[in-house]
Amino acid sequence: MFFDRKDYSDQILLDLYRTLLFPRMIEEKMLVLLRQGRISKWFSGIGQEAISAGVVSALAPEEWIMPLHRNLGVFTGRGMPLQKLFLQWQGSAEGFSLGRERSFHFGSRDYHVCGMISHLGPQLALADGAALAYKLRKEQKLALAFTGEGGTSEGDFHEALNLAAVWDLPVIFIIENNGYGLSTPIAEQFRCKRLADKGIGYGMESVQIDGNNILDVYDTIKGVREFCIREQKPYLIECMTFRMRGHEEASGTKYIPSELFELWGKKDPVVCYENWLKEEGLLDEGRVNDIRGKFRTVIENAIAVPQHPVLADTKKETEDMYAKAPEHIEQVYTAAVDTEAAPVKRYIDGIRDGLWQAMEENGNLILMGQDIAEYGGAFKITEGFLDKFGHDRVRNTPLCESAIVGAALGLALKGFKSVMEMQFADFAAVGFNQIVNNLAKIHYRWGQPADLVIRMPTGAGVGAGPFHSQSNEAWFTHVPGLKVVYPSTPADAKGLLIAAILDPNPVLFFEHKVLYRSISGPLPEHYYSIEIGKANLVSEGTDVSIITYGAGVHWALSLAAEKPEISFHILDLRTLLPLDYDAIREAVAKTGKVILLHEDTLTGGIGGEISAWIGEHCFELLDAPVMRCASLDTAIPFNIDLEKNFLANSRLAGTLEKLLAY
Ligand SMILES: Cc1ncc(C[n+]2csc(CCOP(=O)(O)OP(=O)(O)O)c2C)c(N)n1
Repeated sequence: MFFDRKDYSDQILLDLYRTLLFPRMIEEKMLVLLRQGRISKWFSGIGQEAISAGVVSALAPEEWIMPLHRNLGVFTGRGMPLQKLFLQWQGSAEGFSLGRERSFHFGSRDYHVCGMISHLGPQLALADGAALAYKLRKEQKLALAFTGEGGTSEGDFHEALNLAAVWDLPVIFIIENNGYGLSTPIAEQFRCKRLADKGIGYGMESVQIDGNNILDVYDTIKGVREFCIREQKPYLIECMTFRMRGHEEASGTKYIPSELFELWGKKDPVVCYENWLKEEGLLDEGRVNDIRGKFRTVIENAIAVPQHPVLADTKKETEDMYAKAPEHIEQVYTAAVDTEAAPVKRYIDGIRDGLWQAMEENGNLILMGQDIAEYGGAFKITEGFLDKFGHDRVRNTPLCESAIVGAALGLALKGFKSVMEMQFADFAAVGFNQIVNNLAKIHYRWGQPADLVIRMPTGAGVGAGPFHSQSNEAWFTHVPGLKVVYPSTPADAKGLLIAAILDPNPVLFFEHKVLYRSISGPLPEHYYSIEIGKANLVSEGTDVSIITYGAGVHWALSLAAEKPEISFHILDLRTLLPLDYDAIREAVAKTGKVILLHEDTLTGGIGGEISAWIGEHCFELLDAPVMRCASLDTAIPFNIDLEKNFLANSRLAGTLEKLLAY
């Protein structure tokens, strides 16, 4: 292996050696601990250490890195205390994730490391978001994300690289091409000659380098880093290497021809570099033994730290799913809102006003979405925003829902807030993984808030067919860590949107498309918020309670207008996660007869959950079975008559009759 020291000082060359050797020695110890049953699973990076060590040495310490499961050297290279790392790997309460996560699935703001989720791919877009934050703040920094060569087959790889190219983001994408993705050889993973060539397709500079040569890695990353920051561009680097052990320790290596181990064994990054340093006269056996001895002591001491059992505390576990809002935000939440004297405006105006004022009040708020800038968005909600707030803050995106959700999370790592507009709620399906696995779980996993809002134009009633009309809120109400908000009036739309933006947690904000321009009501002009998680009593009554939200509120009001002889108690939930159980109990107590009404389809809809809760907690308050009135368990038909039949509203009067006749 040829090492070109260029102008690097002896000190740098020796520091690189230490950064390279330390993870190797830790891993050798880990394999022993694994055999002793002290850790349960280990993904080895033996043979690949030069990449992590080179990367971490070339970057500035406060530049965000998104590592994967074989990048121990990033964690140690950033100076994370080894004993805390050991405790992490053992699932201890004193680890970085309080025993809630395994091995490298954690991050740390202190060390600017955002560890992976199991799903391969999402980490790449987070680097885009962090890089965008640097760019917006004009910081001379970049972000860097790793992927394996297997991970390049994921759609997230494409989205993240394309986004970085289109937005001119200072970010480095590293492919560690180690020959196999679990048992799948590269020939079954891709057909291009070199993965680095994929850069051409994105209009991005790229290079393939020897990932086992620490000096090549270090020197390349240093140069590329300067280029990315100077030119404000991304870069793709393919590091050729080899996985010297099984995918994880239990899975073996039988499927790999033994010649490959022989070939790559000769290119061992630690041995080759050590030998070269000896040839250069920078190391000798004595110094090597000295360095190794010191590392051995550090490792043994770190392992010796006793591990305390994790004591389960249900309250803490459930509370930690969510980040707490700072106190001054709590105050905005709870300030009273007087709608009496407010001018009457449409539902869409409520959303627009809320978004506009939130942009004025929060200089760190970024809007992202398809066609939201010049075009003003599919529903024209952001019309005029570009002129007022500029391109940096009102960002058109390519078609890449997953990458935008990921980038929003990356922005949150750097203290930005963002609102992403899904063009239609239906398209959240292609950002689903980022939402339910990354946004929802990150605070619980390592205390990082996902401070962002996803606006979800939703609902049927305009003949838009199965892919532009879905009520998909229940996809998300099942996911702890998310908040799901769904206003039905202009004033609520504004106040709840502002609350969602102020809330440090990921909020899915459902806006009914039919309500946009069909519903009007008083809309206060000042900047206010309405507390998330609080239902609204729309009308007080004594005969029957309708618990509903969104368009359902207006269906219930129409029914009540048609039947003045019946006294309706109508509760607008406004938030579906968390639910306002006090208000639900009160609605049950008021009439003893309950209809749960929603536009969403019946099976698995939130109505089933609320019904179960009422059965469990309010059984003695009921005079009749809880009845659900929901849309048909079918896809949403395009034909208007079929759609009318599909929608819950067509069965509401019948449900009422049945309930009252019980
Ligand atoms: C989306 C997704 N699909 C499948 C897996 C299961 N899995 C975990 S690692 C792995 C192989 C990854 O190969 P590569 O990206 O080349 O990285 P390497 O493990 O070789 O470092 C697979 C299939 C996963 N974690 N995520």
